[in-house]
Amino acid sequence: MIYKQNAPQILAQIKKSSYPLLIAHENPDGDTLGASLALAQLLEKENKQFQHFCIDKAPSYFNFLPKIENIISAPNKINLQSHDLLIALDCGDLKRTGIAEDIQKIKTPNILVNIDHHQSNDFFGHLNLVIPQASSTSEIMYNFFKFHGLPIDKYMATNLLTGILTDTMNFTNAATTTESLKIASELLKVGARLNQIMSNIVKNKNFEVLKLWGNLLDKIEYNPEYNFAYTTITQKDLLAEQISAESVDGLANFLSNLQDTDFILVLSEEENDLIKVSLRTTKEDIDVSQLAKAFNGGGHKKAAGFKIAKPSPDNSDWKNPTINAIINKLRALNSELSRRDPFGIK
Ligand SMILES: [Mn+2]
Repeated sequence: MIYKQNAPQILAQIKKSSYPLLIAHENPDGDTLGASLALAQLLEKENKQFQHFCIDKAPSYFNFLPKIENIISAPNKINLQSHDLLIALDCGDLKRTGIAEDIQKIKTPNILVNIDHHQSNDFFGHLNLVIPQASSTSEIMYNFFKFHGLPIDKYMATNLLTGILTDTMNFTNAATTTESLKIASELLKVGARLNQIMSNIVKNKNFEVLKLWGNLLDKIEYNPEYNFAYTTITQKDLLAEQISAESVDGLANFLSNLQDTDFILVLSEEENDLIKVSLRTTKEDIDVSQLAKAFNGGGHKKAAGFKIAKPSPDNSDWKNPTINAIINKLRALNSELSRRDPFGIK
């Protein structure tokens, strides 16, 4: 069994290492942050010198997470050659670290550890602890600590519970299991701050943000061919209300409350002429990661995403061409399958 085999080897490498590097994935979410911060806490207790890296700065609503200020996001502040151990958390592939090419170029001997729960994980590490049945990487870390009898303090508990809550959409999506609920309860027992987590990552909207959400909800459209709903967020929407892109992070999750559609899409215009597409479904038999993968993106069956280039950079009408590109891809994916099974998963 992979867990019993690899978890002790990973702990042995951690104990042996003189200067580990923890890596959270690009565009960090609550799970990669929570899991890596909990592990950072262990390294501190072990009196290890280490660095904690994430190529993108975490959205500010995660600022309450214990020790998040120690995460470095400037690649020139880390020296990969100096680390004898690299641990990537919640990264489905090496690309998600945002520094894959640099990692591949390291000349000094090192061990790369891959701790993750994505079904699509390609086992890129020398040591891999990949458990797709886990709700989150934070759940894997919880079991990792428990397995080794390592104490979980209230700071680690808040970090781990944040990861479990965000990846299960507050225990509403298919990643919710008896195990994840049991672990959440254990984390509460050791001092995880549930109220603090909820008020920072869910109940965090102000007046301007809710007004913007109102506009975005007003723009919802429906595609009858593939039974999906979608909305778009433009740079203009954000500028008009002087709102940062992170204020609409929860919109895709909220839209997945829609009944009777098979899945939903949120298309967001980014500053760099890319369109970010977030996909969500609550339907048992639909796997939105198939569509994300077809566009070189990734994610989970129920929540996935990808980015595509704007049809033409100065073209303000990017919505229709983008939706058409998605529909064409769905038609291609669907060509040998029945209409009700657009992603090939039953
Ligand atoms: Mn995750």
